[in-house]
Amino acid sequence: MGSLKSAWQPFKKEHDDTLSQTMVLALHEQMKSVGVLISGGNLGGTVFRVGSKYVMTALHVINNIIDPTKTGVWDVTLLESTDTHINFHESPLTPPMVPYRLKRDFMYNVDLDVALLEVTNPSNLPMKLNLCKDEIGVTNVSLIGYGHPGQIKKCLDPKCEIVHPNSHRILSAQAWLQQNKNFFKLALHGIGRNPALVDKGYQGYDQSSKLIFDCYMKRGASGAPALTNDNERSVQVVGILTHGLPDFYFSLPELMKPQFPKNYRLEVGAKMKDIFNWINSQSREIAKDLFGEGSQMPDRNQLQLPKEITDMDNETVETYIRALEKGKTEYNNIRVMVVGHFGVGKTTLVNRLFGQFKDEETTETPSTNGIETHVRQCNIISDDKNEKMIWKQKKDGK
Ligand SMILES: Nc1nc2c(ncn2[C@@H]2O[C@H](COP(=O)(O)OP(=O)(O)OP(=O)(O)O)[C@@H](O)[C@H]2O)c(=O)[nH]1
Ligand SMILES: [Mg+2]
Repeated sequence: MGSLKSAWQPFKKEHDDTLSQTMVLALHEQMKSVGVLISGGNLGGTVFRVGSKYVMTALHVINNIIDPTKTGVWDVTLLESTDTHINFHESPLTPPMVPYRLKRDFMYNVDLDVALLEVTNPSNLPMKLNLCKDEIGVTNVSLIGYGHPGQIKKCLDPKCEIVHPNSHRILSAQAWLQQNKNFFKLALHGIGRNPALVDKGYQGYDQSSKLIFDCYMKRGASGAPALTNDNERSVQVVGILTHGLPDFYFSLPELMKPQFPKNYRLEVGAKMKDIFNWINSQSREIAKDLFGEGSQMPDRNQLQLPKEITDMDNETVETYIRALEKGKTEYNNIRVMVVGHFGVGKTTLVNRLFGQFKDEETTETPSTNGIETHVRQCNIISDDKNEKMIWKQKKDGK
């Protein structure tokens, strides 16, 4: 039996992957806003809902749809074809209740590898994600995407470590690749792929607009939102997963992939701060829609919403939260309905409750035509001991 003291010593797992209950609940909510883009029956990549009617993903995910044979010429009509839609279910095999469709015109940024697309039928989209337009220091992020290597399902990678561009890990990965460059070039050449891909290696990872992290998911996760998970602030998207590092790893022959040291493979994304700057330079209106003042949703876990509200769909919950910002008042009305057969005494009962007494022998109560409504104001007298509530009509109550 361990002593009380030993119970407080750390257990043996080296990394702290723990998440508090509040965090799990918040991430659970965010997961609903992450979907998969399907085109021609193929999984394109991960998308997430932003702003009033948009989804965000990696540009190359869209590129694969509109230029499937890599000719360099885009056929944007493929975006709005009935073959292309978004599914927010956990499994892309579950048919969507509403297949969300896309407009052919979209905004994109090649350097960031980010695309912003408008949904044609946005009503009842899941809740929009809270985007962070500031540079904030995070040591790890949570990723939500469809890139689990073992199953085609939306999953959460709760703690993905952020890797610094000057870290020993990256520097030794670069040195190792330099030594083995020719080996990989030959491998790509052998299967008819462009050996020059190897030269790109770890290029571009050190741009200030990039976030480098270590996640478990693979390619289908392109476009996955990277969310804060540190409990200090409400869950916010700080970046978007765009590609693997080095990217040529995915072009290697399957047999060769296991020979690439796992420690030297990383993932790169674009920072949301830089996405904001780009969108803001293109359209202030869209930037405001996505990031703008007041559009940052308060953390719903801290609002203690009534169950009647949280049981409703996301759109309604969002509307309720927005309405709360404008003010609130207590609503103490209750409705009581008196129903019964003809002539059983409903009107008499109601009159008596309101303190109107009359001689039933001599005064006749006319039969009620249809329904009668009465509005009365009452004082609540609560009897704490017996938990009884007494409703006493105000003297001037109407
Ligand atoms: N003896 C007796 N008569 C009652 C009582 N309550 C109501 N009545 C009489 O029953 C008759 C019908 O009462 P109402 O209060 O008008 O009944 P109601 O259910 O409102 O009737 P409708 O409006 O026609 O559906 C009246 O003549 C009342 O005086 C009761 O508790 N005892
Ligand atoms: Mg009546």
